[in-house]
Amino acid sequence: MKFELQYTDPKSNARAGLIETDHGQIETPIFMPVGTIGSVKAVHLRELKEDIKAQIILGNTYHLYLRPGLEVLEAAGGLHKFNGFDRPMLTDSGGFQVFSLSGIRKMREDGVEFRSHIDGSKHLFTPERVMDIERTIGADIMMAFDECTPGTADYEYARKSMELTHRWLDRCITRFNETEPKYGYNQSLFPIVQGCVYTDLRKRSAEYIASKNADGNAIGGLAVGEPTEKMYEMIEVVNEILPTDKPRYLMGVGTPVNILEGIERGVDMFDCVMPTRNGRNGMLFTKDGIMNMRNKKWEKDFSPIEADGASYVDTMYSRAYLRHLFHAQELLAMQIASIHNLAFYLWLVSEARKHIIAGDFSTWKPAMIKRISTRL
Ligand code: PRF
Repeated sequence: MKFELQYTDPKSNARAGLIETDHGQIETPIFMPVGTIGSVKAVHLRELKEDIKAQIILGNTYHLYLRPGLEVLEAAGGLHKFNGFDRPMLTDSGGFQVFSLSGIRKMREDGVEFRSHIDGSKHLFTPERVMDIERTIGADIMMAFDECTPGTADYEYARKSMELTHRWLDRCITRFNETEPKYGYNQSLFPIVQGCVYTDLRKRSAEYIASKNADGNAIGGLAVGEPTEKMYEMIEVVNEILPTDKPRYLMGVGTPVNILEGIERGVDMFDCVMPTRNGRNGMLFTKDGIMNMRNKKWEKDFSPIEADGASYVDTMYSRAYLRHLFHAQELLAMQIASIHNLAFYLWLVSEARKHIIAGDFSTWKPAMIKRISTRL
C-alpha cells in the first residue's frame, strides 16, 4: 500500500491524499460505508459503486467470523470474491464489536473470551487468531486487535487498557509478519491509538503506535461516551505525533460535522453506521440540514427529497412519498434513505477534498457546518 500526500491546507491540518492498494485507489479524505457482514445494509452493489461512489467499504471480523465463518470465506476466495465488491476493503478487528455486542465476555492477558450474539457459543479472540481471521477475510487493510476503552473510564483503567492494547499490537505485528496474504494481493496492518480522554496517555499511545512505522495509523476509543470537545482535543494531541506521510483513520466517527472537524485536524479516513442506521430510522442528512422523514411536516410536500442532492433517489422520489413509505414500514424507505445518506457523506468528503486542494477549506468549512447543522 502506498500513500501520497497531495495537498496540505496552509491554515489548518487538513490534507488531501491518495492511497493506492491492489484493489485500486482511494482519494482522501474519505468516508467508508460500513458493511458489517460484507453487505452495506439495504444497498445494492451497483448503487454502492456507481451512485454512492464508494471507494472503500468496511467489514467486521467479529461478524464475518461468526457468520458465514472462515470455511465459507476461504472457499469463496476471500471477501472481495464473496460479496462482489472489487474495490478496496478494510476489516475492523473485533476489538470494538466483542465489547459492544457480546453479552458475556472475559478479558485475559492473552485475549478475550466471548459468547456469540447469534447462538451463545463460546469463542476466544487472541491477537494471533484475529490476524489469521483477517488474512482469511482478505481485506486490503487489516486492523490490529485492541481494547476500545470506554470514554468514561478512570485513569488507571485507561492506562492498563492502553498498555494491554500495546502488548497485543506487538503480537499482531509478529503474527502479521509471519503470515502471507492468501489470495495473491497485498494486505496492510493499521495499529490503533487508545488512551481514553487523558492527554498523557494519548501522547504515549500515539508515540508507541508511530514507532511501529505501519502503512497507516488509526485513532480508536473516541465517540464512546466522552464529550465531543474532548474528542476533538484528543484528535489534535494524537495527530501532533502520528506521522504526516501515513493515512490517519478515526474509527467509528461520526456525524457530518464530526467528520469536517476531524478533517480540519488532519484525519484522512472515517467510518460510521450513522448514515445507514439513522437512515433506516428516517433521518436524512442533506446540504441544507437534517430531516426526520417521519415528521407530519412532509405529509404533502411533493418536492424532491433534495433538489440538488448527490444521488438519483433525491429527485426520483418526493418527500411526501418517502414519508409515506416510512409510515407504512415499506422496505423501499430504508433503501432510499441509505442510498441518499451515503451519497451525501461521500459528497461531503469529496467537497472537503476539493476545497483543500483549492486552498479555501478554512472558509468553506464553517459555512458548510452552519448549513448542514440546521434542523429542517
Ligand atoms: N477500536 C476498534 N474499532 C472501533 C473503535 C475502536 O476503538 C471505535 C471507537 N470509536 C469504533 N470502532 N477496533
